[in-house]
Amino acid sequence: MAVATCLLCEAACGILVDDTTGAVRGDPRDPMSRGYVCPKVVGMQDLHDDPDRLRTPLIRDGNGFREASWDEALERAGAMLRAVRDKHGPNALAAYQGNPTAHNLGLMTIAQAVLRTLGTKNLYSASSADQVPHMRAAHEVFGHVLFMPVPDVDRTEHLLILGANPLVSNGSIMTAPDFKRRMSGIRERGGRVVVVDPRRTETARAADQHVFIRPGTDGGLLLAMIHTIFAEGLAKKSALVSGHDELRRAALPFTPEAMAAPTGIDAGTIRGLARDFAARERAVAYGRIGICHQEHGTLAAYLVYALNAITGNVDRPGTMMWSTPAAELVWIADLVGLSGHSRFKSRVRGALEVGGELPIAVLAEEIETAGRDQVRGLITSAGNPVLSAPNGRRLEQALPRLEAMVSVDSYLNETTRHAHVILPPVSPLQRSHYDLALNAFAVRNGAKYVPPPLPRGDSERDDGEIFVELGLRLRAPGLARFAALARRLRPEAILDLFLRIGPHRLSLRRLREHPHGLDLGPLQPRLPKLLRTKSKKVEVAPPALLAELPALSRSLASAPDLVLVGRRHLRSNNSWMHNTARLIKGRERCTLLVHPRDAEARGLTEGALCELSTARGSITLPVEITDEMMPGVVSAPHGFGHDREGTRLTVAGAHPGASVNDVTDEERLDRLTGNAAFSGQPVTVRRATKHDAPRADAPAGATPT
Ligand SMILES: Nc1nc2c(c(=O)[nH]1)N[C@H]1C(S)=C(S)[C@@H](COP(=O)(O)OP(=O)(O)OC[C@H]3O[C@@H](n4cnc5c(=O)[nH]c(N)nc54)[C@H](O)[C@@H]3O)O[C@H]1N2
Ligand SMILES: Nc1nc2c(c(=O)[nH]1)N[C@H]1C(S)=C(S)[C@@H](COP(=O)(O)OP(=O)(O)OC[C@H]3O[C@@H](n4cnc5c(=O)[nH]c(N)nc54)[C@H](O)[C@@H]3O)O[C@H]1N2
Ligand code: SF4
Ligand SMILES: [Mo]
Repeated sequence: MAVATCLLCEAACGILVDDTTGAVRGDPRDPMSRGYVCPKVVGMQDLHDDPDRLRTPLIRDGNGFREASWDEALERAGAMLRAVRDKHGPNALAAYQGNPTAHNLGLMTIAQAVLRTLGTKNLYSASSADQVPHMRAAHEVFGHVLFMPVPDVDRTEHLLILGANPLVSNGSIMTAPDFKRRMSGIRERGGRVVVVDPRRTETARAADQHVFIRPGTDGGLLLAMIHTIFAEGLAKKSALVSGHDELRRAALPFTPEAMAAPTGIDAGTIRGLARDFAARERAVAYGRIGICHQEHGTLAAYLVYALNAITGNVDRPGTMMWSTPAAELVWIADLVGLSGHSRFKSRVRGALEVGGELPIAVLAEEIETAGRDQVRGLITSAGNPVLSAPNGRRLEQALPRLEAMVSVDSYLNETTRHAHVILPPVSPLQRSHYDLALNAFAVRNGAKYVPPPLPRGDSERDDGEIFVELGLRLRAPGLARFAALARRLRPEAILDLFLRIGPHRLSLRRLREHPHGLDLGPLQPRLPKLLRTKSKKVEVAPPALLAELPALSRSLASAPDLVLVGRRHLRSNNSWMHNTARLIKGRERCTLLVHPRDAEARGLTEGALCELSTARGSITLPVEITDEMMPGVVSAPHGFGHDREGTRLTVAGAHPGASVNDVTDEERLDRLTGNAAFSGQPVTVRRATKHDAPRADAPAGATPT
């Protein structure tokens, strides 16, 4: 048995891997997860064993791909990317890093270092389809994009969840293995869990109270709660917090009565939510992807922090706190330039940067639009933006125009099929692991280093090694003399340094002495030392955010007839867990959830196909009628659409579904960060006619040439 960590979601559960069969199970000695694993864990073994997983680099050859040696593939990749840069300058090269980057030591260290020294402003990642609103809000309120707080769920008496479904997602920006047990713990202590969500989710059903909300209106609800807290004298001043009066004044027009119609929550319920929250000694509000995927996502994220701060629920046990990771993520971020926002803009649309990256929503137009600094080369790693980006179909049609595209990924999928060279890393069970990112957002402090659980062949490489080689080939020739040194550079060396200078003064050696992981105890107060705002206080009234309130009011006034939200499934993970037979089996999952009233009005019947349309186009998917939806809201998952030609996804191809991002709008963004506003998008739904067979038509321009 080898000790390992499950890398499939942010819970980072400890697992044991049978070194002969590769079977995985929970590790009871892991101090964080204590033996817990969710049903998705079998994906770790299935990915490793998957015959479709690439073991050898591929080079595009005519209409297909051929296998190539690492030397040939790396040389080709390097030469193509260099040619683009030499001819068109550094900004002509773009890079996109996907979600699994956060679970990969090599991608977090070496790839970051390589990509962020390319000298291009065209860096993109899944963050701009995910958490950049939290990052911008954390910068305004606490002084750094990475000071995103975590709810101290193990000690709180009141947890208010907005736009998250941790019983399914297993928690996000909240590393909390076995969230269900932790949630039960709150209730066993006599506490309450309240969920605000346009769907009565798995988490909502297990909570004490669930409140439906009109998508995209959380800012209005939070302001009305803040209004109530000030109006009823429930606010608690703290020497740590600055801006109470400005926030109180700003919230004055947002009375519960005024916010009832836009949010769909009656004034009495809003007051009740505020009073219950303020009444507890230890309460914490936590918002996640549902509040980020909005046109006012940054405002909503900020107002969650502000609600905590003005009720005294900050930096104390059971409230909004910060992890103390053994290797400080923030220091690494500062080194690679991840700190800050709005320092530069995208070329075509003028979208603002956050953390040194531009919004993924603008990548397609940067490829399409001629002119100086047009993107002509792209490196993708651990990402599938054709299925994950807003209007991924437009991006899919732009990719074939690239002069060079290199993908570091284990699959020939909807995105990588457009690459000229695919460089496949080892499986997650064949590389070492330390959670640089997730430990920084854990609900309990801990540290664990895992050597590669399973062996690998001589010809296999991990992501760090691939990026060292790619980096060397992208460097100016003069630097080649450091090649020998660079080739010996291991992520472990960087990690060891950061552990030694980190707050717990650990080292790689110490971690190796505790193979199942080290428990570093419950969260500790970190303020005011952590803060980097000018005032050295928690800023609950940042002018740049309060300036957005008139725009929020305007958008609260519009109420589309029918809007779309997303959802996740326990046995899935974005786009890339659909190729494991054990996980995809069972009922069709790529369905549209529709409230009975909305179904009836449109003549939709259970199981029949419907056409979901936006200004961007239409997709066809089966209807599931359920009163777990709020009337006027429909829900579809993302990450499907595996019917594209030229991929190598045998199992997923048999359960293709439709990609909701074929129709999401790349112009509909969070105003302050450019994050994709997937949620609350106006849609129309009608019965599909006979001609609307589920899509099998890859758009014309999108087949690899
Ligand atoms: N099993 C599984 N786990 C996952 C993933 C997966 O695909 N599958 N993906 C991982 C990733 S990449 C992430 S980022 C995390 C995300 O983790 P979570 O944030 O917990 O994600 P979701 O489960 O999508 O929950 C979002 C909820 O927001 C609700 N919502 C939508 N719009 C609004 C709104 O306007 N207001 C409010 N209040 N709620 C709204 C949705 O109905 C949904 O229930 O999950 C991670 N974990
Ligand atoms: N409509 C809608 N769209 C969404 C969302 C939504 O809720 N609704 N959620 C958004 C969110 S939160 C996210 S995070 C994004 C995710 O967007 P992406 O990160 O672009 O997509 P994933 O589906 O996570 O694709 C991960 C890819 O990484 C590869 N991979 C896995 N592990 C490794 C590894 O260790 N190394 C390398 N090199 N490759 C690896 C997989 O094979 C797969 O191709 O999607 C976003 N898109
Ligand atoms: S919750 Fe499931 S998928 Fe997430 S780390 Fe744990 S076992 Fe893996
Ligand atoms: Mo995500």
